Amino acid sequence: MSGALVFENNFRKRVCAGESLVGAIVSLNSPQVAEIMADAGFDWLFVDAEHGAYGPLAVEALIQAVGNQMPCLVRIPVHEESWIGKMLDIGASGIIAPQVNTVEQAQQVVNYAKYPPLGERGVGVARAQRYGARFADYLEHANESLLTVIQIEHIDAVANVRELAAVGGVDALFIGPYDLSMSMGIPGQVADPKVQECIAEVLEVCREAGKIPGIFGLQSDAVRRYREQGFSLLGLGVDAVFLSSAATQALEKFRQ
Ligand code: 3PY
Ligand code: MG
Repeated sequence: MSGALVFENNFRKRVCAGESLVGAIVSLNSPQVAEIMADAGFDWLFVDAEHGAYGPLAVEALIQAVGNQMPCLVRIPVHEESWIGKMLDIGASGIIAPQVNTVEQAQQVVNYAKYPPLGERGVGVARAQRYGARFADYLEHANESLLTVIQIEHIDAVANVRELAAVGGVDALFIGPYDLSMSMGIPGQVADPKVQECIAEVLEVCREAGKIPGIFGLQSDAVRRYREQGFSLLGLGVDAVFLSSAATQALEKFRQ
């Protein structure tokens, strides 16, 4: 009897059906923190290998800790074959590619994330293939069962969003409002009407193109508004920020 394949939980089907699914970003190198997020009831985990100090083994430990409870999407630090293939091979439910601004970049990401004939993902035996025991099963279903998410988080990406949304193999366009605001010269001002206009435009393009719209927010009320607007793949909060704000508030209350 061998273990379950990562996509037997149908996460991609649920995402692509437009189900509202809320995940938290984890950036701390701690399977325990990932377990806390799973126990809190998040639907999925956004493992941030772009900003968090993770190597591949650390990401694997997180997925081993919580992957059976909640799907893990890994944000890769670079759009490279080695990162994309490795994250899928260790059992990610999909990848999130940051800062995708051009069609060529989006196509490259898809190319590395899909096995032939759809792409050029290399074939290996690792955790995702149950160390070889379910190799054929995994290969047969991986292309249609793993998520490929690109981030729209630069004003150049917004300018190209129609073309980006037309790239085959991309399942979801996930807005990074913070980087987007940076690229617009108004860092952190994600509620600014100019940023919100871009957000609404990306949502509209997703609707037209049949792509899943995703977005991140730091605060629950902001993310609730995004959900009401029509975003379904939602990111809420960051582990380090949850910890930092709870600790600061507790101490402030104590000292009052
Ligand atoms: C951003 O806001 O820039 C992000 O990448 C959040 O996911
Ligand atoms: Mg970002």
